[in-house]
Amino acid sequence: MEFKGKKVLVVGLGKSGLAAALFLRRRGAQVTVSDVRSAQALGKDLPALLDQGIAVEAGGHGLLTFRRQDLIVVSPGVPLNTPELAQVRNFGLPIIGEIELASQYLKGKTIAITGSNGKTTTTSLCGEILAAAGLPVTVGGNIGIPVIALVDESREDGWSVLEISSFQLETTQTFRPDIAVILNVTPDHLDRHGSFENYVAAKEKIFANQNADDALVLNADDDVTHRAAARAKSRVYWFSAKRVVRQGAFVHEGAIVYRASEPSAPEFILKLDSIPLKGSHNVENVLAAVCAARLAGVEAEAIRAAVESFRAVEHRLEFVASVNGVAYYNDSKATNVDAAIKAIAAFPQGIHLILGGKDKGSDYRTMRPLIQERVRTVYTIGAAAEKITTHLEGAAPLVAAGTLEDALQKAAESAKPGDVVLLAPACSSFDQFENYEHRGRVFKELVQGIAQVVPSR
Ligand code: UMA
Repeated sequence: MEFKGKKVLVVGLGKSGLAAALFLRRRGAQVTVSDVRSAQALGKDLPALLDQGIAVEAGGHGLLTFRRQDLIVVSPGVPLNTPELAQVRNFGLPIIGEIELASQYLKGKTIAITGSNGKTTTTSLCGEILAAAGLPVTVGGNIGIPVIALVDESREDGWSVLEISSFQLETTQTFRPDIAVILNVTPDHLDRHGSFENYVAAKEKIFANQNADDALVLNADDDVTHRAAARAKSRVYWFSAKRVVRQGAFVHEGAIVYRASEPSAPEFILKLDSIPLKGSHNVENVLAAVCAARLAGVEAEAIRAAVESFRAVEHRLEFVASVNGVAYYNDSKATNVDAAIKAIAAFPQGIHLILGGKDKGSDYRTMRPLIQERVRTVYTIGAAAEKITTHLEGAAPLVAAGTLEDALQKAAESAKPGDVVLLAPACSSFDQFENYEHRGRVFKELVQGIAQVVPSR
């Protein structure tokens, strides 16, 4: 794509928008950035843009600004039904996302990982495995580093391991990863996508441009990904924690094994009990990473070494502290119901569960059986508290805490030695926090505060 002299609008000035605007400007485009936040709120990013000669529209999107462009690059958090975008699409103006833009410039090969849950853990594990094998590797995407910011360091002989969200996939057109992975698909972001079907369709765009030279790694134990195989033109590999698969990674006699293709014998990769991560969902994440890494040519030994030294990613079922025999876990990244279910399932019983935040059109009733079985008390916080209370009434004692601080205080007061206090909110954080990282950091600081004031029993 030639940008010299082209008028390009970047919509949204978060991490992706900032990186995309600077990238486009360096290639000679006349760049404007538009954001609903006020100039004051955008504060820290403005000088860098203005210095580069990038125009900024702050405090709202102007239809005229949108209409004057040759191309529009949308940030993942900006819904495509935003009125200005919907209007210019009708005029035939090209609209792409940052991933589409970046993928046209990214050098080397790509592993792209999507799914409702486990993306970040699988992406960082995959990155570490490739690095342990001595391959040049960069890691980015939804994990927090915009892919466009990886372009300059990407190498023809290297790999980019990318975490890709449904928001990012909505605006891809030619994106074609060499290895695509779909970990699982369970309801999430229904407020944005409108229906589960639309959400699944967005996820499946990860393999839409693949052909027989490419590989697609799918979860054999997930109904939605199972069905996706029928639409793939790429070579399908499976991973499963429950059954033997034709080609791919699976669990056999307490170990993870990999089979390149039937009828070859499965190859031993590593023992299940050497996985340092909690929860059966993490076995699935390791299986997916093993499969993708093996397809990238990494030998079993490097995979084993990287998995064994891997530690939980921050905010993913992260152990924070043990105070008077009560263990505190931060799973702030459990931003949907399925992720919260997986977090609860990682502990046998005695759980004090903090739930709530911004609702995404979720059905919390699916959590009832597990809550009934393992949770002592649920503490609700944030805007979704009332809906959660209605959905969970009778499944466990419910305490309306309102804030994270209050919830933690109450949980700490009633938890007994051997119990677990778990932040796995099943909601996004934006009603009370900047993002899930902020929520997780606040939780950890509060736990450290309790550790200091509570005298040892
Ligand atoms: N904005 C507008 N108009 C709108 C909506 C938003 O101008 O209609 C502006 C906001 O005021 C803000 C900016 O857009 O200034 C934010 O853009 P963004 O939401 O796309 O955020 P980025 O900072 O660019 O971060 C994005 C991803 N965010 C989302 O998808 C919501 C980050 O994923 C990702 O790490 C980053 O790009 C780098 O690739 C976060 C996320 O929450 C972690 N992802 C969701 C998830 O994991 O569930 C999908």
